[in-house]
Amino acid sequence: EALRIDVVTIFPEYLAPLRAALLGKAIDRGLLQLDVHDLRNWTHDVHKAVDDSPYGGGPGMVMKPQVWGEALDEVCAGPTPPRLVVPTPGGRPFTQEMAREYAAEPWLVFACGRYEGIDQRVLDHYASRMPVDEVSIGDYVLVGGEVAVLVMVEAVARLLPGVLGNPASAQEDSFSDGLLEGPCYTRPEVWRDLAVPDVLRSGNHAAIARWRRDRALERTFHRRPDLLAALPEDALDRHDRAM
Ligand code: 6GU
Repeated sequence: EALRIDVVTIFPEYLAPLRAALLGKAIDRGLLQLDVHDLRNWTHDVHKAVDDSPYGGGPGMVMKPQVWGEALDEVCAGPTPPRLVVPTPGGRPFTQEMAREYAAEPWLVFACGRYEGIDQRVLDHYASRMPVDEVSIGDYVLVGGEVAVLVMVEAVARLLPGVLGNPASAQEDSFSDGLLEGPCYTRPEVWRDLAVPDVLRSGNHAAIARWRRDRALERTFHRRPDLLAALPEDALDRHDRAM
């Protein structure tokens, strides 16, 4: 019933924020089951080594396959295997659509690499036993996968039934209609000489919806033309096109 998430990392303390605020509540309420594991628990040597130099030479270190193999054999054991998610800047881009797919799974295991990455044979091995996704959260490079896991788990957990107070919040997000959300306002009516747009105080719900749609189109055009270009043929009506 509840989504189960396991995270394997050499820095378990990095994942502490997952137990704070909204997600902490979701865990306390049993909507999400989270276990964070220290990869070094599966080392055998006194130095607890998890990395070694790369075959073929070059800078940096590669995470050793034996340690990951023992860790994932144990963490992924069960009657039906989990989906294994490996954060890496070389992965497929993480999207809201993937967040929705992950939220519909019963069990996710995140394997956090540090250094140059995990020996590729680990991913190849598990890919014949379970779905394995190498995923990136954007076109920039982080030190390790831990912060990417924070991002992905938060994006997934807020979609789980009961996590958000108002389920409409998840339905009206940026991206749910393929456009960015426009601006929003609250009291006071005037702040530092800046007034709230009149239409939002008009009580004319059709006019408000039209205004919001126009601001969303305008913002998407300026900031994310790639999203506009990707909309399906029938996504824009005659008024939208006149914008
Ligand atoms: Cl998922 N991991 C790392 N290390 N860097 C990244 C990333 C992931 N996504 C973007 N940059």
